[in-house]
Amino acid sequence: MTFTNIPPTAELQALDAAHHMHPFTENASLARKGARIITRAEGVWLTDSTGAQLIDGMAGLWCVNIGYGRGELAEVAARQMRELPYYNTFFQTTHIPALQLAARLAELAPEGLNHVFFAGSGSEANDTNIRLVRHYWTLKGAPERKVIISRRNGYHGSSMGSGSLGGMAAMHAQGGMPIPDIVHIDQPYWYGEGGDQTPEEFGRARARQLEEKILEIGPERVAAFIAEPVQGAGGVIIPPESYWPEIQRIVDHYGILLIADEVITGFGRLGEWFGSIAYGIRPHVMTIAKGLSSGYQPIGGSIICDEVAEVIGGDEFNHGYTYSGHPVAAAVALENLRILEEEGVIARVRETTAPYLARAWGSLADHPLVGEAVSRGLMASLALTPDKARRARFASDPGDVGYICREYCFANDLVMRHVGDRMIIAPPLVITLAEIDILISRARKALDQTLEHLEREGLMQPAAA
Ligand code: PXG
Repeated sequence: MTFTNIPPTAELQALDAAHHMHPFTENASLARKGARIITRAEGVWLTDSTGAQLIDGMAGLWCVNIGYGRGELAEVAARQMRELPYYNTFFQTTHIPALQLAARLAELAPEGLNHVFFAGSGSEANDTNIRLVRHYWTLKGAPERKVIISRRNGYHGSSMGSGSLGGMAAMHAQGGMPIPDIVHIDQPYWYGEGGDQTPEEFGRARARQLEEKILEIGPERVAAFIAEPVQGAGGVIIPPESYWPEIQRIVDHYGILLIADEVITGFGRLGEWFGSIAYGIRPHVMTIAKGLSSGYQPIGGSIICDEVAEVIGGDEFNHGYTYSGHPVAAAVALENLRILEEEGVIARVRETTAPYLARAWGSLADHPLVGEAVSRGLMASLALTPDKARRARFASDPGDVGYICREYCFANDLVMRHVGDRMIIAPPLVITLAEIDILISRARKALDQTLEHLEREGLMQPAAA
């Protein structure tokens, strides 16, 4: 598909190229190509400046859980701005949106998680968590417990602290990350790294790396383990069923804190309020953001268990952000939670949409380019491969083929991302079954075009084993 760049699109693109630096983007090449300008959105549909309608397979950036265009949230924001647009909670004051949101989150969170420390984003919340768990152990008389164990190819944010927790090699290569006392173990990615083991054997083996790492460091030096219930930005890596029970056993046995990063998996993505509920995990701290407000306002936070909150509460925790618990963001989040609850959005994901997506998405596994097509809740991924039987990688650089496929998706008005050579989706939770059909048929068309492209260019070559 081609677009004619007529003003104002070309003018807008020129301004964007001249002045706006995009995150995680090679800005010089984007400037030559011109960014696609998104102007409006409704439900799961985006409109761009040329009038094209794209289906948003990524819910923005994994966040627009209730879908676009909910006027109720706009009204709540406007009302709150008129009444109390800003106040802080630092110096012995509070306000109604923040306290009501904290109380509501305590109701929704797993048992024992009853205290909320607000932040403006997931990155900020994970920075809070680093200081929180280390300070907790200091107050408990164990200041040497500083090490936080995390995972390669995990994503926890982009600030110095949260980016260090994350296990993204390309991020660590820039700007002096990771900070000290954060160490990484391998991810439970069976398709890519499981070799001849069964998924169950592999899941247990990867979980046991946590135990091996604790013993290597010395259990008396380990503060916490952090992980996403399902890795999102790492490529929608769904752990084998054996993984989380073994992690829980190890965490319990060594008495370290467990931080579940629920920034993507929270607020219905896996058909429950939290991924920890879906997987039966018992975290001490959960990181939240994104779906908390369905992305309508920037807000994040940490939901903290009674024991940790009690210990931290006995001292002054010298930490906080100007926008911690921002009243407009908190009011919008509350309204978002009300809609998720009253419209039965999460139950519908669990009972209807997720099973339907699993079947429809699973049908892509018959495509010659697809090595696996997996989903959990409304997160799904495909592994692209030149040789299905061997789960082979391409001879080309990782991500080259994924990028080609992503370009065909975009040209077919489907927002589907690539992570390396995996294709991923996480649509708004309100997507209808008919819209899932449209998404899948556009994805299949993009896969056909990608295959044709790869064959034409001689790129269907497996890497040497
Ligand atoms: N934890 C997880 C699990 C995330 O996915 C963050 C923390 C950080 O949240 P903030 O609000 O600071 O961005 C995230 C964010 C991608 C992509 O390319 C994913 C995220 C952010 C930006 C891009 O998939 N996840």
